[in-house]
Amino acid sequence: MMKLHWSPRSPYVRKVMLAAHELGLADRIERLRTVVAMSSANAELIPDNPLNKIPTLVLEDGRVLFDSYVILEYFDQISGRRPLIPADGDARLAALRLHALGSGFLDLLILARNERDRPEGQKSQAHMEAFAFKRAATLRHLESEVATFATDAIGIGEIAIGCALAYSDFRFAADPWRDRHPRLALWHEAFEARPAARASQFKDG
Ligand SMILES: N[C@@H](CCC(=O)N[C@@H](CS)C(=O)NCC(=O)O)C(=O)O
Repeated sequence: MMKLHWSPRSPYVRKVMLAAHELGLADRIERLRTVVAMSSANAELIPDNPLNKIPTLVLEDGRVLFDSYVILEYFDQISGRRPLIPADGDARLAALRLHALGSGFLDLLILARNERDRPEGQKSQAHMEAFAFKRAATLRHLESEVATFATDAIGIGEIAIGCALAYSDFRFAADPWRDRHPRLALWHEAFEARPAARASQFKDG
């Protein structure tokens, strides 16, 4: 079995688990509950990943893979199914670009949440306003592009974007983005209805 440093609250871990379910690999992964925070280091994780980040995947042969992008590349190598990352050409470029958008959106949400949850007096108003502006701009951009997103044969880009939207609901539940972006809302509803998405939902705890 592969071993995955895992948490039910991490959107990057969800990318990996959702991909594993899509590709029929989930049964080959043992999940190790690993608690991480930006403000501390987990002594059990550091030997596997000095960056202290999850997901981190330990293979049966002892190799250790991170980050979520590299783990999805590995899943494509071993799954024998339609790849989540096309091998070459314009299709690869388009998938990587979409992944950069989804993964960058996730990075932004994580930073915004960290800033918001700092103790009063330590929060930076300028950072919070800039994060909120960029978040709104990204949602508008996603709405403008959503007609090009796959609904059936999803790839790494759709997985990252779907997980980012779900994480936005998980940590910024009060934002009624669906009212402003109805086409994105419909696409995301279909994404979350996939068996792989249902099998990998966030849980607080
Ligand atoms: N680029 C990484 C990001 C992973 C990441 O930031 N994970 C967070 C949890 S959601 C983490 O491990 N944070 C702990 C830390 O920053 O020390 C990926 O795609 O896997």
